[in-house]
Amino acid sequence: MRTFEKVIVSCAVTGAIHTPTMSPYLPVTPEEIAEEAIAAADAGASIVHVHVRDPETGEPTGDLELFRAVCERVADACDVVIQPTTGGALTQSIESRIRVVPELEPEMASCNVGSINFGLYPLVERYEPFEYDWERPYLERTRDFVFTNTFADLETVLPAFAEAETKPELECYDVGHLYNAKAMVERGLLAEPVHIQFVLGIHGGIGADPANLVHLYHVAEDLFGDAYSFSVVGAGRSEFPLTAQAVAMGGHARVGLEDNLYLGPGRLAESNADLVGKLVRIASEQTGRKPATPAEVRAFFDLKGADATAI
Ligand code: KMH
Ligand code: ZN
Repeated sequence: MRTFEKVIVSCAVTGAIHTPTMSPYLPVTPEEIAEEAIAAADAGASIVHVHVRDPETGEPTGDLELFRAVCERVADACDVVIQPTTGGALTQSIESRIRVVPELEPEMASCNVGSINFGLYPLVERYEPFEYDWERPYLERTRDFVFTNTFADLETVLPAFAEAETKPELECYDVGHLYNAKAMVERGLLAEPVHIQFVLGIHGGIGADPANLVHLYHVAEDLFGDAYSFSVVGAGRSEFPLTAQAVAMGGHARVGLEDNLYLGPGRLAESNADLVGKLVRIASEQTGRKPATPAEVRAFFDLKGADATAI
């Protein structure tokens, strides 16, 4: 693993998993998403992971003008690394999801390297009745849904990242996805060192058990040696146990309302900055690790610089 004494804190501001009924604090409009990203950066995040939503209804969308509105507002306000999603909304095709890379040519973007069942349907009975008509079917359809990222998809997606000089953050939801990533390196479609996001706790992916994070780490060590770094996402209530473990392991961590709505048991997080602040405090108290700055992150990942994007 590539070591870095500071911790790279990412914030996933709104995502495409949670819906407006689940929290009044979920940012929806481009202005809300941008302001939340800026505040998260102020709280210590050096990467902001960006999804966009229909400003009227909060439904996840891949609308490029909304991405541009959010990214421009954030870029005008601070130097945080802006990382749009290519995971997109559950309703989007891979062709639609990837468009944000050639369009905005960001410094980083998420890059999903394997398929999984992506089950949000258990949230229906927990939150109904819903405020908007789209929410229930959006969640319910995941009972029979595969979040698809095939090898053919990767053969299209990875060259698009290379063309835009966008650093892919490899979202891995299970152990097999690590082998997919290695195969892409061996085929010359992906350059090392790679940056891997271990995503645990998605219903359909690897479970959020601490032992699974250790296993993912050992597999990554075997496959990539010193040519990788890792960050961790824990879905829902596993967010802080797993990100705390990641920090103690010398890795990096992502928090945010995309992944988790609660600051603690039964207590809704009132902002992404609240979640970032909690992680920064844990890292500082636990190991003394301080948040990396955006400049340090750019150097660590050899990013092309904010001025080299099309934002
Ligand atoms: N949209 C979710 C299905 C990403 O941002 O790259 C997965 C996701 C991954 O949000
Ligand atoms: Zn995402």
